[in-house]
Amino acid sequence: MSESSESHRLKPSPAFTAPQIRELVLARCKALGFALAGICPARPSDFSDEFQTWLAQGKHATMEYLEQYVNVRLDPSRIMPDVKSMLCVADLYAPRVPRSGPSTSAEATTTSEGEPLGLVARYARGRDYHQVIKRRLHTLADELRELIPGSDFRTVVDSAPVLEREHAARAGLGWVGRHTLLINPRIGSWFLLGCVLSNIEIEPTPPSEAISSALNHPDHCGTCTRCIDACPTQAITRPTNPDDPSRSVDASRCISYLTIEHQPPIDERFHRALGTRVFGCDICQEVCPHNSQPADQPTLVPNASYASRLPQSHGFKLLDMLNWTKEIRRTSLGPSALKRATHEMFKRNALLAAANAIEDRLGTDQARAELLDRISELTKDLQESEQNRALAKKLLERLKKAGA
Ligand code: B12
Ligand code: SF4
Ligand code: SF4
Repeated sequence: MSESSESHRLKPSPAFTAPQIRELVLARCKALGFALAGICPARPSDFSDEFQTWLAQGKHATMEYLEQYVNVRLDPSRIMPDVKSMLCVADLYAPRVPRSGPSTSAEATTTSEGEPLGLVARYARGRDYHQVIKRRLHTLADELRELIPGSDFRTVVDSAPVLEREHAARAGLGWVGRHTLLINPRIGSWFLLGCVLSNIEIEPTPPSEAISSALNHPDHCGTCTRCIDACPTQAITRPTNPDDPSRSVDASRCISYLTIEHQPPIDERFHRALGTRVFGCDICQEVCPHNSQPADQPTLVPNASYASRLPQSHGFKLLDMLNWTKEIRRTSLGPSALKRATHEMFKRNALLAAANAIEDRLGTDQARAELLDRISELTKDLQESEQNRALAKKLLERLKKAGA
């Protein structure tokens, strides 16, 4: 049924109580296709010291926007002075995969013909989540404004300084795992978040008496450290003891940051660790036991907007990427979150992935020989940035030394 379907619209009524509004909002979120929705009182962060320490340690790397508006990020009332409640929603973008034993749900690194692939993180393979989530939250906010006189709402999907995971945890959507992502015991962590700030009070979920503590969901990480052990760049902070509740990711080491946000050359110590990832990284979620599908539970279907629009379902052929012009890149990416990385960054990432594919002997001999030829051509291609020509030279030398 379509989102604007009349049968799903809220029916006007003279006055609503806070619990009634909650039921209406939750029903409407369900109808709009959100996998999870919850409400919590809007209040400042309980992790102000942790956040400021994270910044002081430079773990945000070049993401200067995180240094700005720190006080706003720590307190939603700086965005909306009369904010009372926060609605948090989650969109499922990938399914959990059945798994037995400790193996990961990692995906193939070549096509069936043996051509090495540049892997794209699952969240970025379909339509841009910012738009997919915001569009429906705007619909909901418009309906509520019409229904409740004096009400006002502000929708946020990474578009304002808001600590989305902390509010979502407080609203009962899940707990913050050691990899710092939110996990829900029923659906895992393959979901994206959005928030709505509301100037009217909406009854929290679950009932308010449970919300006296900082967070609203029990932590199910226990003694597990799989994500920390699997992270190829040691970006996730290891707890000092099994009871240590702190959570932190050093973005300056995280492949997601390095491939999507970091414009300067990538430090050589991370070149091999990138593997064949060209946009984002899913390793800490692939190994998480909460993302494996239990045999006795129904399989959840991700929102269709996130179905892959990529030519190879989970990535691009690396040889194609090495041949991209600015124009081809633009048309290959379409209306997706992939646009966040520039043409130069994609080329850089593809060069690193191609060198790793060659050294790791991925795919057929012929496919690897073609990649090697293309890297060699790129050393002298004046259409490419100086930075990428220099990188291609460095990688050729590395491959020669490795006898590849
Ligand atoms: C900046 C950013 C990044 C950076 C930094 C990541 C990070 N861990 O902070 C980079 C580029 C590395 C990144 C990567 C990814 N990101 Co990102 N990112 C963001 C963004 C825009 C801001 C996050 C932020 O403020 N970070 C700063 C740090 C310090 O904040 P924090 O970890 O929340 O800090 C709090 C806790 O650490 C807390 N704390 C300290 N100790 C303890 C102890 C406990 C018990 C608790 C609960 C909290 C706690 O203190 C801090 C203050 O609250 C959010 C959207 C948003 N506005 O929230 C998306 C967001 C977090 N990213 C998201 C996604 C999907 C990803 C990737 C999976 C994408 C990919 N596949 O490549 C990776 C995952 C990497 C990882 N393991 O974190 C989703 C996460 C959805 C989910 N299920 O949780 C978000 C919410 C975007 C969205 N709208 O859905 N991301
Ligand atoms: S996204 Fe990759 S690099 Fe970043 S913390 Fe997770 S496993 Fe490590
Ligand atoms: S892999 Fe283990 S430690 Fe990491 S988030 Fe999942 S349950 Fe928590």
